[in-house]
Amino acid sequence: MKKNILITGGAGFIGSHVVRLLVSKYPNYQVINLDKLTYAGNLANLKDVENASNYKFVKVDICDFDELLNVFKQYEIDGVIHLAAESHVDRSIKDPFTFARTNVLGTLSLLQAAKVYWESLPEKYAEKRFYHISTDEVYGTLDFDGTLFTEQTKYDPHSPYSASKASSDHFVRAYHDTYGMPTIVTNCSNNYGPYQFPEKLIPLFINNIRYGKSLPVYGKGENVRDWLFVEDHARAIDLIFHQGKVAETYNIGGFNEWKNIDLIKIIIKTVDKLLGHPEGCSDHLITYVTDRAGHDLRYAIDSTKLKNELGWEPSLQFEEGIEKTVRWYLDNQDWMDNVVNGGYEKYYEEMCKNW
Ligand code: NAD
Ligand code: TDX
Repeated sequence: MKKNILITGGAGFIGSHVVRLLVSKYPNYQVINLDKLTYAGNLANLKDVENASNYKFVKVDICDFDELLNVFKQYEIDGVIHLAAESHVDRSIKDPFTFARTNVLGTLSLLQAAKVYWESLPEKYAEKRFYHISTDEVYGTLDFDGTLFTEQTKYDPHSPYSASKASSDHFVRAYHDTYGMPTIVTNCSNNYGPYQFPEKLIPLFINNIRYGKSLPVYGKGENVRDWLFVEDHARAIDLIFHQGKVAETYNIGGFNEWKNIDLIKIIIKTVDKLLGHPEGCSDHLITYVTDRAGHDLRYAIDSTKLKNELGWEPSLQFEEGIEKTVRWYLDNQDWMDNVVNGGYEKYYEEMCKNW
């Protein structure tokens, strides 16, 4: 079964955890990490597996159909786990075209390369799998009424990012319905953990607290997100890739909702504690700034289907996960400094001008 696995976006945050898990868990697989290495791709995320005999990195843009087809042929790809994407909502507001290009056209190119290659084989789609990683943001936003996104919730994306992800989800399902490709889609809530690019709330704030920089809270900090430790997401991806039903959708989430401002207070407290600073000494860094345009109020995922059908549950309590995460960033300041010094500082200064 599925031996040559193509993981796209494996040099990014979630992708690097998926690559690490599969390389160590399945020594008989060939894990091909295909990544363009955009600003968000970082091979330093994979230092511990780069010399493994069952791991291979290829630098390819998912919009390059010819290159993709070569990769499918050369490595005789049996299964795809597709994570490559532009992933940051704020960037999508400034530059929606890049999001349409990578997330929509890139996904379409990947689907078409898989189709051309798999349909050329005698067994065609037998034992093949195209697994697309998506987000809860495609469902739109919820009120403070306790409702949750289920697999039946209608798509209602609001940001250019979520609109591009919604479009890619539709293309994946269309390739199943039209050509019979064995596809699966999962929609996951906000991830946190090691190796996340410090444009996202949690690593950005950990780093800013460390350097005594202000913490830009969008709007009133009342928006709610549902947080999942990234290694739990990677475990879910492994399980669903192997045991999920073709043509199905699974929601993945932690039943772990936090108002931004409450989460930020926990981050401040944890960083100060681990740095040995007096409690409350970084509270003054909180700075309320102009709200994100089209800022979705609340996301919350119902992952009951995944629990009932495949037995998956998050393994970590949030307090434990946050402490582990803060500790990782503080212990890996070199990783953070390299990322920030690699051009991100300039971008961040530009972003700050909007607030
Ligand atoms: P990330 O931004 O950290 O990593 C994205 C990776 O994709 C990078 O390595 C980048 O180099 C690569 N990439 C971008 N454009 C490419 C292209 N044209 N060709 C090849 N590679 C390209 O993203 P992430 O947070 O790890 O998210 C991974 C996936 O999971 C995305 O599809 C995202 O929509 C989805 N997702 C993320 C979250 C989250 O909380 N981070 C939650 C749910 C779903
Ligand atoms: O500086 C900030 N201040 C702030 O108040 C940043 C960066 C964010 N926020 C708020 C916006 C959100 O309500 O914090 C919340 C989390 O923001 P992000 O970390 O940017 O994540 P979000 O926009 O929720 O999207 C993330 O989760 C779903 C990922 O970036 C997506 O790729 C994923 O699909």
